[in-house]
Amino acid sequence: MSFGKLYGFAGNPRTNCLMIIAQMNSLDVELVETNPNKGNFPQDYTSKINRLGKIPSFVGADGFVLNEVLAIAVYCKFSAVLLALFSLSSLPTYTQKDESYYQFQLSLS
Ligand SMILES: N[C@@H](CCC(=O)N[C@@H](CS)C(=O)NCC(=O)O)C(=O)O
Repeated sequence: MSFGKLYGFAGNPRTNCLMIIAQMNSLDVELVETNPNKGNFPQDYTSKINRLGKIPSFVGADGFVLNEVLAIAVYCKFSAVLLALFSLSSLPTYTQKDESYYQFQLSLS
């Protein structure tokens, strides 16, 4: 199951280290070619994902948007630990108000 999309480009050190973290933690992350040096931005990137027009940026399968390489790295690692710890196939989202999410929150408290 997809964990999310990483906007960046192969060969860029910030992008590379995040893709390595994703792979080492068995997270299914799709790399979406985004190269500010070439003015190559996917549609809506600079208006909705990263207004500074920088890379890398991450958009989770649930639509969660995160910028900054360190923040993305920590989020990926922490998520991988949670997924493994609770044998989940995807992270519960904050919009999910069902019993399983309640139980998940309860188990963390
Ligand atoms: N503080 C940001 C810096 C991001 C950054 O400067 N990325 C560079 C590529 S490594 C970039 O997008 N440069 C294009 C530009 O500044 O226009 C982070 O660590 O993620």
